[in-house]
Amino acid sequence: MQKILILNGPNLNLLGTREPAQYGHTSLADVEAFCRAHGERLGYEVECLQSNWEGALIDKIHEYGRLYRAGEALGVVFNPGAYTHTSIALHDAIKGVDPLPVIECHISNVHARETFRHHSWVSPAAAGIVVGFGVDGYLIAMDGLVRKCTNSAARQAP
Ligand code: CA2
Repeated sequence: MQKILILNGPNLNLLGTREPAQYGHTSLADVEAFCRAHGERLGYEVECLQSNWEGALIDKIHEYGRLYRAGEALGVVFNPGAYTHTSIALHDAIKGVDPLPVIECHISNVHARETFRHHSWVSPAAAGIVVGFGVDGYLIAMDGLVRKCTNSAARQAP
């Protein structure tokens, strides 16, 4: 069974504990559980990782680049947190494992927030972007990844 990685960056371990107006009440453990369940429905094994360390996120992207080349991974759903707006290293990591498909996902609509959140270093390297759907965005991103990257007969025509 191919794998999908749900990768979360800095501070997303705090989901559900603070700033509910921005990020909702759902915890990261709940997000990971419903992504795993959705992966099962779609026919994929879901692995989840959250890290506050840029290098750990880069190492995981490299690992999935290798799994993708071996045919063992479909791709990655990635919420890079605030590293979105600062990290050329994450941009280079994703470019460095091309063609591993990485869907960038943000819980909030970053374009309706402070101007420093409007720029993403990750977006030019991403296969797709989902913003502003709350934690449902992770599921929307998984669906988008599957639709983009498979010719599954099971999927519905638009
Ligand atoms: O909207 C998103 O998903 C963000 O990636 C979340 C990041 C933010 O820096 C990005 O601009 C947009 C922040 C994640 C921090 O999450 C928290 C959750 C609850 C309480 C405190 C922080």
